[in-house]
Amino acid sequence: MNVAFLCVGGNMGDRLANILEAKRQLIGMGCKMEAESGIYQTKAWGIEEAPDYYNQMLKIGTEKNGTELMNDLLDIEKSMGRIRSDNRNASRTMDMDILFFNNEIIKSELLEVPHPRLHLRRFVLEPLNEIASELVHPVLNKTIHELLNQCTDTSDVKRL
Ligand code: PH2
Ligand code: MG
Ligand code: MG
Repeated sequence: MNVAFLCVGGNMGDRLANILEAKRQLIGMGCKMEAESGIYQTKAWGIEEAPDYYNQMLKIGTEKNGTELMNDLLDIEKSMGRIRSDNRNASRTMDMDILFFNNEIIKSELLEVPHPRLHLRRFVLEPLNEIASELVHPVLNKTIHELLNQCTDTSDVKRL
């Protein structure tokens, strides 16, 4: 069984219902839910004047590889009305990112793991620290706890 950490959430529509629906679909696709952080209300990162996000961190078990999992996540996003634009920080109903996949380092057109910006984002590190503070980032060689302590992002992140 592979282990993946997913950051899920969005800032359009019914943000709480959308997270619940995304998890329902993940389980329907055979993923095993191993741990969940609380749900956080977070200031939109990388864009001015956008609604706050709801974000949650999930630890899942899956028999799929990274590419297969990513394709499933994109299908779930699409089923929830996600419209892709050229702006990578544009508002959306649902975004499901793979932060870590086992200890693997993956770089393909579809997928980059560990997620290249995770250490810059308090909305990722706070919920991740809640469920995996001792996890070591396989490229930066620091624990999540250390990355959180060093993170200079001061944007608002509050656990609901
Ligand atoms: N996702 C983004 C851009 N900005 N901000 C917050 N608070 N939460 C997100 O999930 C998020 C973001 C691009 O994927
Ligand atoms: Mg994202
Ligand atoms: Mg994404």
